[in-house]
Amino acid sequence: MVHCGCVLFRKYGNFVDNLRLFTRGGSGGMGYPRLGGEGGKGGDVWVVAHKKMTLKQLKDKYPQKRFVAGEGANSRVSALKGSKGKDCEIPAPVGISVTDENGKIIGELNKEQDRILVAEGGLGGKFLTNFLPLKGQRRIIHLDLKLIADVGLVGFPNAGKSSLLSKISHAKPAVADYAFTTLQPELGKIMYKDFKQILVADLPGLIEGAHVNKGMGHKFLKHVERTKQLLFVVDVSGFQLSSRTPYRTAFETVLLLTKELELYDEEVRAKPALLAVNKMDLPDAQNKFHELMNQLQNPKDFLHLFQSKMIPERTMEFEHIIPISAVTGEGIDELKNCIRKSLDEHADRENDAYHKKQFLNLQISNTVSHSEPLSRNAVTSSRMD
Ligand SMILES: Nc1nc2c(ncn2[C@@H]2O[C@H](COP(=O)(O)OP(=O)(O)OP(=O)(O)O)[C@@H](O)[C@H]2O)c(=O)[nH]1
Ligand SMILES: [Mg+2]
Repeated sequence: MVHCGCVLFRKYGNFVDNLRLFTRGGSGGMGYPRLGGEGGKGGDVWVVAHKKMTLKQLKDKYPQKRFVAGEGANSRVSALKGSKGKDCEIPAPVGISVTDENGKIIGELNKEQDRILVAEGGLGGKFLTNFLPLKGQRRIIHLDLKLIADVGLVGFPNAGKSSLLSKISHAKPAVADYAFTTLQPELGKIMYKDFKQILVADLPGLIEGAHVNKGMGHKFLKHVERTKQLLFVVDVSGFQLSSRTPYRTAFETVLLLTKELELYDEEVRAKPALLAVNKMDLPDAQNKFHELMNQLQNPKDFLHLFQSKMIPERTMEFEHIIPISAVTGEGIDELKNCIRKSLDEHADRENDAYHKKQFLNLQISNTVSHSEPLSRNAVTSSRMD
């Protein structure tokens, strides 16, 4: 049992996606009234991005989560202008947004060595302050991880998301035949032969009503927000949470998952998505798969059969639908290829869009600079009138 607890702790304790920290700039140094000396300014607190850092490491290294910069030096006869207090740097991972206590964004760390000033040191004592120093700024800040993976696994509990992650990567997530085995995202890397790597996040299962926070829905859906693309994983035989909840076919699970995402955030629903239909090794899986494909291809023929609250405004358009078995390995290679293809295509599209935008900006700035002398003329002539 003890051993089991340990494993659980390791499995679920190793992912931190947000941290709340106390920060305070250093106080200024005392001024020197008799000689008009000025105390040094207190040090500032910065959050600085480091590629190798994780929020978990930050939390372990500074369990008290307090960051206070150094005080400014007092003004002395030998150094009338006191020196500045030592700055304090909080090492944080890349891909973080920093917000204050009220949720207002202070800034974002998007690349190595990006830095954000979070708490400024107090001014040193000087004539204006009666030579008394000011205290540093105090601020509670939140660090939130923006993107955790390229691909996030989305599905009802027990669909086989963790089994799939262990099949496509070296990650060893817990797998069990009960709902909510996974409670925290677990990351795994798919390694391709040409050394390309794609990061996949195994996410906790969603249930009906997740968007109104059923089954910790909000917390779980927030993880979905932090992935570029979605990989829906459904059990070809459908799903039933308990004997008190209705049985849902594979098609219904797709509809319900889409609906949950849509009600949570339309932007999440609109992410590029793939569908893995799992447990194809089970009896009668082929027939059920064909039935599902038929329903997915002609949703309008079937939607009237369901309660309207189950039907999303827009049905999901999957870029690829792949039948797989996370147990036997059937379809896994094809799935890996499809994941890569889809990510590459979207990266290309984003690149194109970026270049088009740059080109457009260039054209606009050219037009503006050509038109500038004209407008000046126009002003001059109107003045002359
Ligand atoms: N027959 C069969 N069983 C599978 C397959 N994939 C997963 N399972 C079983 O389904 C059960 C649930 O698998 P998990 O991988 O834990 O499912 P999950 O989606 O991660 O579940 P949660 O973490 O609860 O959301 C386990 O008993 C697995 O052994 C499959 O391809 N075929
Ligand atoms: Mg799981």
